[in-house]
Amino acid sequence: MERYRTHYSTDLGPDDDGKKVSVAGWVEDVRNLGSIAFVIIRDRKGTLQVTVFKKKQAELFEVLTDVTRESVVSVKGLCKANEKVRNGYEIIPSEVDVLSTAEAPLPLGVVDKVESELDTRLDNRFLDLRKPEKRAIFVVRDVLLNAVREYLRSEGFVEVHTPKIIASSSEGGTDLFRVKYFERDAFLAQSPQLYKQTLMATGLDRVFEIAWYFRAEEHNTRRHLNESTAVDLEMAFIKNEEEVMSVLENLVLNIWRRVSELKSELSLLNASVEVPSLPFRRITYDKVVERLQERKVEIEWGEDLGSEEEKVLGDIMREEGSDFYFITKYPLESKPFYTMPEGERFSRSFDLGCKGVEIASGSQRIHDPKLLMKRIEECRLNPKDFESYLKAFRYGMPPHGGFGMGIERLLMEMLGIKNIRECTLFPRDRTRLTP
Ligand code: AMO
Repeated sequence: MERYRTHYSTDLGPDDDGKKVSVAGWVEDVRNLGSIAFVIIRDRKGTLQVTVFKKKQAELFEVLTDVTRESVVSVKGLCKANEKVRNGYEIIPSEVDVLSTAEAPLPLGVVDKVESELDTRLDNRFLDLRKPEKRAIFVVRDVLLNAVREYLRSEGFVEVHTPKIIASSSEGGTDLFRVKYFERDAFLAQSPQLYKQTLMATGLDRVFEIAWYFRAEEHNTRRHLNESTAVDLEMAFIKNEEEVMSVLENLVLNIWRRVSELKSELSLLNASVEVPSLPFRRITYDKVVERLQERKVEIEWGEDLGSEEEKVLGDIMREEGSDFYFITKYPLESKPFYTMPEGERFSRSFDLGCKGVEIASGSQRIHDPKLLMKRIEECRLNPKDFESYLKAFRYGMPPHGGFGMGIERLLMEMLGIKNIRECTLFPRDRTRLTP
């Protein structure tokens, strides 16, 4: 069968020397020196050079020197070893197919030395992602998700999918996107929280979901998206939140291990991913407040940590050798209604911080329906909104807990990327709805 491509750029080797091969990709550069021209073709693995001579190949020379940058071509020709060119092989063409011609000028340069504004890049994301170092983030993302599935399945977790069109708030907040659902109003799910907990009453007692979060938060920051993804997990028959934290830290370890094997992507991204050692440090919320106050950070007991506080804490932890740390035992008032209280003021909750950014949060949950009802009322929520959730607690609900870990946040911290928008293909933020 005739193919546009028999080899990727970087796959050519000694066995191909002197043989006919076909390569295909985007025209990155055309250097016409008059009697000879060098055309650089880029595919998903790298680039390679096509060398064409005017005298011997007049027609092909014209086609290849006329083609606009970023057009798509397929080139069939002789593979020749040449130690002067990148990858060590060049192609002497015998056939050229221009499969798609790119308009000029390009709205965004692909090989420009100076990086364009993020907005221009995101407006032209299809071109932006032709840059290998931008595309590499999504190869890492794929491997990360694979590592999640690999580890959690090995621990007996079942992957599930819960509804994303829901009737009422899952977290009790107001940051919901409203959608029309026939003659009623509905919302986009903020998190799978209520459903993953409901599943704990079914016997599917270890579940995870690679979930969408839709959050109508108005803020426009470098670490918030209005549509983001997360790994959500819930497990039953736990004695305390420590069991959940142990799964989380082992999960993070497996992710770091797998991603650290991606040598070429990490080198493109200039990132070093050091596999952490377990257990991660645990520090109580009380202790965190004390440590922050020592550094003159103004924080009142009971407040959640803002980005500035998180950053200072990340610095302190780093100085003390911990890139990862659990903040435990948050004040009950700062956590959602479903969080298991510990005494009057505290909760069996935790956040996982990584270099100054919260990447996951979780807790043991309340499984007693009376206590749950009491907390819903104390949080001034309407029990009517939670009727079908509450029902699952009245007919046998085991003790359980879980967490949610943001995938884009994780990628950002793992790869040292400054803006979360880089970690999702087509970000949704306060002002961006296209592409
Ligand atoms: P929480 O609201 O802390 O917890 O979210 C869990 C994790 O999801 C990520 N995240 C976000 N990432 C990008 N943009 C956002 N707007 C955004 N919001 C959250 C963060 C965060 O740590 N139901 C609980 C989890 C649980 O207890 O199981 C929850 O949603 O990395």
